[in-house]
Amino acid sequence: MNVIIFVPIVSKFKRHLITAALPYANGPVHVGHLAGCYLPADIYVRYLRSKGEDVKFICGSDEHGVPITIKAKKEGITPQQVVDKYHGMMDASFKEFGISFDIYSRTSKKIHHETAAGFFKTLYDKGVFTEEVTEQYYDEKANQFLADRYITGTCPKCNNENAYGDQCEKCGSSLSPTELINPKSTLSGEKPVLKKTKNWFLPLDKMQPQISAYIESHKDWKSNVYGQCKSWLDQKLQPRAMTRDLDWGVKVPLKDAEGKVLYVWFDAPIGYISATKELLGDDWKKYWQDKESRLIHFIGKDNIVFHCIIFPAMLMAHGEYITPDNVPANEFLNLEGDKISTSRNWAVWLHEYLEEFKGKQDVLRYALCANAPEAKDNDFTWKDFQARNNNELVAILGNFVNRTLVLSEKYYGGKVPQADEYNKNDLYLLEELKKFPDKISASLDAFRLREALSELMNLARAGNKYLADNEPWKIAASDEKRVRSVMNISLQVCASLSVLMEPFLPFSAAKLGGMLNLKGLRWRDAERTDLLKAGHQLGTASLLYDKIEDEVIEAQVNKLHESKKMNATPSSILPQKAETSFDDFSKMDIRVGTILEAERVPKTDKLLKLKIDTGIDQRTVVSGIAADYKPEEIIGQKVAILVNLAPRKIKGIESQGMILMAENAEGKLAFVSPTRDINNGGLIK
Ligand code: B3M
Ligand code: ZN
Repeated sequence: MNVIIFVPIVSKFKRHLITAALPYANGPVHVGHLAGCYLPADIYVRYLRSKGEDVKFICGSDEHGVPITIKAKKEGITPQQVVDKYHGMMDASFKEFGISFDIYSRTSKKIHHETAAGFFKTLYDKGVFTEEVTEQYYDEKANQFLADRYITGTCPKCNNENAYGDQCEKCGSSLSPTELINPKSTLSGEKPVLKKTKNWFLPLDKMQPQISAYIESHKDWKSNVYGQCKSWLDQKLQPRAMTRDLDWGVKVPLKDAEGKVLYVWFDAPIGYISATKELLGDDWKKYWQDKESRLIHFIGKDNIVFHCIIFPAMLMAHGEYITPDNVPANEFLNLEGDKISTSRNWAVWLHEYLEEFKGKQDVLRYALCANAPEAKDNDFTWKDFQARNNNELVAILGNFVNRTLVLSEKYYGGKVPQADEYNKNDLYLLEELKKFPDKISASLDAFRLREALSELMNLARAGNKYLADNEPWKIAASDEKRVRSVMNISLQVCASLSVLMEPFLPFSAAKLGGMLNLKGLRWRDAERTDLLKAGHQLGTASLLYDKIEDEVIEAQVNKLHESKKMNATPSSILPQKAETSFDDFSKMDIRVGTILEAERVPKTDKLLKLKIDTGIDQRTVVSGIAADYKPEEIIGQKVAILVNLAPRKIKGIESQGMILMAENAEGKLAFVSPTRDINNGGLIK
């Protein structure tokens, strides 16, 4: 006879190592990051902890790679300054949103450089790499090889014109620069040339059978993840260079590798290992090398190939490591119908959210989880955020908890009443209550976090309905026994909620725990119906959530659209003009002046006729600023004026000079004017 024993998936393992993708330290954290992997990972980790599992939660900043050096160039600072600036910001944002990493490290640390270089050396000594001299793209103007994001072009697979040298973010393909159609250097915009260089390749082609077998043993992975892996395998894996001709990164630990660093996608995942070492000392090995440990990577979909194929291949080639047991990757979160973009400033930044929605971290956590892009790309809208808060957190969960606690305070001075007899409805709710921990677990174990959250809300809904059906406030005087039962049961539901909501809404769970005067409960406790003993003294009731008004939401939507307007897209920044000499520049005589008079030039939209005091004289200038400035508002304005420009006739008026104006991407103009009091005629040089 076959006996089927039910073994919950997680208990096969002695311990869990959960990682969330190491974000590039090249910008602050936005809602897309949070929804993509940090929030889901945090929910999952908090759930495991609540179950009493042995779990470590690992993350840190990815401080290497071209995204960092490009940012440094853009901001005019060094790569080290870039990572120092953003690492701290990112760390703070994660903490403030309750992302409960056991460690948030960074890949610029010594321990990481040593670990990554050591890992490379092991593979090298084992003869894993092939050493190849290949032709790589080179920018002759910038004197530099063009790896990864230094080169863009058209993706050969999907025709996306903005594919990077190592990856197309549109179709997810991993690429090499030479596959790009119409390659272009992002440094100079020039077409690059090919130049020979030596690099070390991971022979993924030879490892295909092994990797295939690994992927095939994980048919349980989310279908978006498994599907992507299958399609790469079907296209046949290619050898991939694990080193780069760059000067920012982990130095290649070989003698003949001057000026070369490890490919950022070789070093970054090893960052998970270095951070574990930093956290645990010698104990790190248990989590990485013991078959009874379970490794799970939470990532966004653009990182799938690296975590499901390349990193496992590295781990297999090394030989001493376990491989990822699951890689629950999310799709992308869009914002108000448009792709989130740092450069276009189309994002909700966490540090800004916190300033404007003080103490409302859980509201964002809730809205993002309820709307998580688990199976397909999804959209964050401020309207939805408001509705989630007002119609769900406030109206259901908050309302139920608040009514229960306020009534308990009113009727019993905040002491848990003794229940009397249970009627059919009471017993039904209590039976239902017992099922919730397992129901929510089933969803969480399958990484269906939205479903888990909606189950949680079903418990709050059940409690809310129970109160509404039984209306204790109506029978408070007439049926005191019945009211005690109703209130006792409602309080037990609150207690279970405080446990089950913790992974999703940790701040409110702690607050509710305080109101109930309960501490230290575990997941399993939530199925009990006697968590609060009669006579137990409750804490003071306060609101868990409050309504968010329309004005607040409108202000956010406006802010988003405004900031997009203010920020030029990189493509609208004009390229630098051809070089000029100092002599040529010195020929321009630019002075500080003041506008004395201004009037519209008749029959034109754009032109104003100005009288300017240049310090040298008073003269007439015709200027195309009428769309941006009314004549009356600019009288007295200090300006910069090119005084030795040859006079020209505009609409019949002789213009004797030119006012300097700054222009943004939308063509809006602004005066360039001294920031201190400089007299008219003062030279601008
Ligand atoms: N930094 C890519 C990213 O931020 C990369 C993840 C590394 S995980 C080892 O999308
Ligand atoms: Zn593509």
